[in-house]
Amino acid sequence: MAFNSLQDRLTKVMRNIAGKGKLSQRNMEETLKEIRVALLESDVNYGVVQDFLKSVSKEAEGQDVLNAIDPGQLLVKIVHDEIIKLLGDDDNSIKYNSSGLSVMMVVGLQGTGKTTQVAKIANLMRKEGKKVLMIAGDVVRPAAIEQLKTLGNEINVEVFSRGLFVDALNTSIEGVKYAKNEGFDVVLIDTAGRLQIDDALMQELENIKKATNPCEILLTVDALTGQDIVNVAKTFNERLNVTGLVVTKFDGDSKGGSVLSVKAITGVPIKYTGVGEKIGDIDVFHPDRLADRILGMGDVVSLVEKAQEEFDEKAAEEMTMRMLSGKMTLDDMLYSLEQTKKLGPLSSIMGMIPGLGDFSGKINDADADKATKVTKAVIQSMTKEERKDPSIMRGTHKRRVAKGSGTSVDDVNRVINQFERSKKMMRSLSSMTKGLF
Ligand SMILES: Nc1nc2c(ncn2[C@@H]2O[C@H](COP(=O)(O)OP(=O)(O)O)[C@@H](O)[C@H]2O)c(=O)[nH]1
Ligand SMILES: [Mg+2]
Repeated sequence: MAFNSLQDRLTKVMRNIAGKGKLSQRNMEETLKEIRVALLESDVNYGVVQDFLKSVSKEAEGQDVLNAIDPGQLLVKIVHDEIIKLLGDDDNSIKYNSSGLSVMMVVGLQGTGKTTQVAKIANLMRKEGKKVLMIAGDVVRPAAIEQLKTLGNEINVEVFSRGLFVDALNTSIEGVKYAKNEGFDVVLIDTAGRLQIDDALMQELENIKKATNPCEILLTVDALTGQDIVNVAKTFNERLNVTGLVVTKFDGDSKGGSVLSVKAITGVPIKYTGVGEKIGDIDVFHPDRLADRILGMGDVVSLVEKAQEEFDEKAAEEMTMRMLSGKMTLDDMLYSLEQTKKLGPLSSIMGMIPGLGDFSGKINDADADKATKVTKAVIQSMTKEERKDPSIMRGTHKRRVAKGSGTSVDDVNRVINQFERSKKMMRSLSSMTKGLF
C-alpha cells in the first residue's frame, strides 16, 4: 500500500509524543524535525514540507501546546489537521449539472488507468441509480475500444463508439448528442493518452472540452510515478482546468509523497483513488481518513464502509462499536473473523486496521487462512463463559478445547494470547484517538 514507510515513521513519532504528559521546547523541535525528515524521504515536495512545518509550528504556538493539559495529544491533533488541509479539506465531491446531462472527461497519460477508472466511476454512478453512458474517445489504440466495451459489459453500462476511423472529437460530439436524446444522466468520455505530454494531444482534449462542455475533467495520475505526478498535473491543469484528480495504483508500493504534494501545488483536489485492477477497486477520497492512516490511526471507517457493502449496516456498526469500545469477547473475535473474511485477502485489509498496518506487507494469505480456521475451531469449542473471559481457563479446560477442535494446547494458548492482545490494542486505540473523532 502507498505510504507504508511514511506511516511506519510517523506512527512512531506520533506514538512517542502522544504519550508524553509534558513537552519541552526541545521535544517539540525534535518531533518537528523527525516529521520533516519522514516527509522528505517519502518524496513530499520540499516547498510543501517547509510550508507544512510552518503551519504546524504556528498552530502549536497559537494553541500553546507546551502549556496544554495534554500536550502530546494536542500536537498529534494539530499534525493530523494540517495533513488534512494539505490533502484538501474543501469540497471534493463530484459535481453534476443541476439539470440535464452531466458530461465528464477522463484525461491522463497513457497507462495511468483512464479506461479502467472510467468504468469504475461509471459503475459507482450506476449504483447510485444514474443512467450512465461511456464514450470510447480513445481512437488511437486499437484495443482501447474493445477494452471499454468489455468493461461496459461487465458493469452493464452502455458504450458509445464510432470505431477507429472517426476522430475522437466527432465521436465525443455524437456520443453526447446521443446521450441527450436518450435521456442519460451522465456521460463519461474516455480519452487517448500519450507517454509524454504533447501538444497535439492537448489540442485534441481542448477541442473535446470546448465542444462538450464537461462539468468535470478528471485527470488520472499514477501514484507509482512519484514526483512527476506534480508536473503532469500542473501541465494538464494549465491547459484544461482540471476539476479533480484520480490517483491510481494507490495499492502499489509508492512512497506517496507526490500524492501529499499535488493538491498543495496545483490546487486541484483529489476525488478518487484507484486501489486495484478490479471494477470495485476505487475509493472516494477522504483526506481525513488518509491522514488517520498516515498517522497510524488506521482506517476503521473505510474498513467499515467496505464491510457494509458485504454485510448489513447494523452488523457493521456493532462491529465498530465493539472494536472501539475495548470490550470485546472471543465471540466478537469469531464474528469479526467471519466478517473480515468476506472482505478479501487479509493482507489487503490489515493496512486499514489500527495498529496492524505494520504487518500488512508481511502476511501470507494462505497461512493467514489456515490460522483463521484454527482460531475459529478453537473458539467454537469453548463454552459460553470461556468465550467471554478466557482467563478462567485452566490446563484441563485447554486440553478439552484442543481435543474438541482437533488442535493443540499451543494453538489454544495462541488464540487466547491473540485475543488479549487485540483487546489491549483496541483499548489503547480508543484512548489515543479520544477527541479526534
Ligand atoms: N494496481 C492497479 N492497477 C491499475 C489501477 N488502475 C488501472 N490499473 C491497471 O493499469 C493498466 C493501464 O490501465 P488503463 O485503464 O488501460 O490505462 P489508460 O491507458 O490510461 O487507459 C491496466 O493494466 C490496469 O489494469 C489501479 O488502481 N491499481
Ligand atoms: Mg485507455
